[in-house]
Parts: sequence; structure tokens; C-alpha cells
Amino acid sequence: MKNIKKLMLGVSALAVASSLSITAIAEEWKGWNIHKPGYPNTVAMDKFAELLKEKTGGEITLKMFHSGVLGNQPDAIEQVRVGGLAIGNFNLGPIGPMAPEANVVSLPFIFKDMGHMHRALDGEAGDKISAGMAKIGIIALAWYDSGARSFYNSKKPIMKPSDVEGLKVRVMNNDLYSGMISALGGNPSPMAFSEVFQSLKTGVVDGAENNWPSYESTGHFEVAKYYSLSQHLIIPECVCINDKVYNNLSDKNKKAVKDAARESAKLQRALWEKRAISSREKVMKAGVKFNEIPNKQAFMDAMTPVHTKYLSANPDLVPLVNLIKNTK
Ligand code: GTR
Repeated sequence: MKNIKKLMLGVSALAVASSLSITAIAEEWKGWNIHKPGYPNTVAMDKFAELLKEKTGGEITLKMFHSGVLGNQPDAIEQVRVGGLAIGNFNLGPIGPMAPEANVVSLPFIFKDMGHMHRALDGEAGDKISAGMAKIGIIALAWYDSGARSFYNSKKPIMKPSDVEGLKVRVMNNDLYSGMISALGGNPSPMAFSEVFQSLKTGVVDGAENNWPSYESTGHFEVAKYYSLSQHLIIPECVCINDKVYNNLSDKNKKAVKDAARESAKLQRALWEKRAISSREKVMKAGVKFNEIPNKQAFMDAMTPVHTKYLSANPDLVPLVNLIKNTK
């Protein structure tokens, strides 16, 4: 009996000791980012890591892996869902197929401009989108900017919807984007970001679509010199964390993580504004043939079937879409 008591005491002392050592050991997280050094998201994610360490008094450190070295975006999203990675800076485009609420931002022309997107995301619509992402194990800590995406290609200026007819256009992995290209009579080609340069260069695809900073940083402007300002998609990005990693934190550290992410978002948005301008200037100097689109409404009309099809398959999302459209 005495021995058993001794043993029990020993076991509980061990348990206390080990739980103490668990709280004392710093957590090291791994973070994913697709962009290169110097890109606004890269700088902001590094800032996030720095703030995280500072605000948690070194209890949490984040090792960032940039330039997509840990794999492509859909795989990285899956890794954050299952906890293989703690953190990622994701575009909501490839999250959409897994989280229907997050997919509404991928309906072409749903946002009028960046201001509209910010107001919607910072309000009730943003809460609903976050709740949808939480259902698949991903918590959005803060929103980053990603500008507006426009078409570019190696063949000709796109002035009207029928100019896309017959073009092979790379899209991110999301049926809404494939539907969007098909609605214009083009051939969609879903493909990882890292493969686009080579595919444009060798003619595997004729074009793609993206914002100014990505068009520039990837060098796509060197191999697809017609940039046509369609601005058909304004897709926000998130700093996203695995739900278990987040929920296991103390309240103090939860706050520290959120505050750090939000501060990094402020920096990202400021850097984004500047980079959108400098990237545009850089590609123009390099001889990019740029055109405005005389009648954007024609593109909106041509893409209406994408909305109709999606909302008839997901009628429960109609209120969220209306909430966004009615956000002043
Ligand atoms: C960029 C975005 C990336 C990635 C990329 C793409 O604008 O920041 O996360 O989604 O576009 O086209 O794959």
C-alpha cells in the first residue's frame, strides 16, 4: 500500500513537472507564403512573426517559409486544415472550393472596388465568411489586400468578351474561375502559380489573370505583354491559422496572435498600395501593351451565368451575396 502511494505521488509529481515544462517550452510554428522576398505579403508575414514573438514574450515563434517552397497553395491550405502547418497567408480563391461561404468573393465583379471589399470584409459579411472557414478548421486572423485581377496574354489586347474566345487561360483551382473563362468562350486551364511562367513562355497557355504586383513579380509580363484592365475579381487574402493550434492557446496569447496579425495587415495594406503603383510603372517601362476596357458592363453581362449557376446550386448563399452587394 505504502509503495503504491509512493508510486502515485511520484506519478503526479512527474505529471506536474511535465505540464510545467510544456508551458515553459516555446512553441515553434511553421508558416507558408507563396510570394518572393520584398513582396508586400512577404514583408508583412515576417513582421507578423516578429510581432508574435514580441507580444508572446517569446512563448511563440513563427518560422516563415516564403516563395512557395513548402508546396502549392491548395496543398498548403490542406496542411493548415489538418495541422501539418500552423499558419498560411492564403488567397480566398483556392479556399473557396472547401468553404462555400468563402467562395462568394470569387464571383466575378461581386465587389465594386477595393473600398467596397474592405467594408464588406470588415462587417457582417466578413464574419459570415470567417465562420464558414472555421467550419473547415481554418481561422482567419486578419485580411490582406490583393488588388483587382485583370486579364493578360501573349496574343492581343482584350477589349470585349469575344476577344477571349479560343484563348487558353490559366486560372487558380476553383470551378468558378473555369466557369468564368468558359462563359467568355475561352479554354480555362487550372494550374499552380509556380507553373504559369513556363506555361506562358512555351505556349501551353496563352494568358492568365492577376493583379499588377503578381504580374510583375513573377515575370509574367515578360512573356505575356498584353494587359487588359478588366478588374473582374477582387479577392481578399487571409492570415489563417489551424483551429486547434489557436484554440489551445491561453486567452492572453490568443489576443497576442490576433493583434500581431492585424498589425501586420495594416502594414501589408500600406505596402500593397505602393507596390501596385510601382509594379505597374515597372511593367509599363518594360514595354507592356496596356489597355482599358471600354465597356466593362459587357464583361459583367457575359459572366452573369457564373453567378446564376452558383447560386442555384447553393441557394443558402443568396443572403450572403445580397449582404455583400448591399454593403454601402
Ligand atoms: C496572387 C495571390 C497568390 C496566388 C496567385 C495565383 O495574386 O497573392 O496567393 O493566389 O495570385 O494566381 O495563384
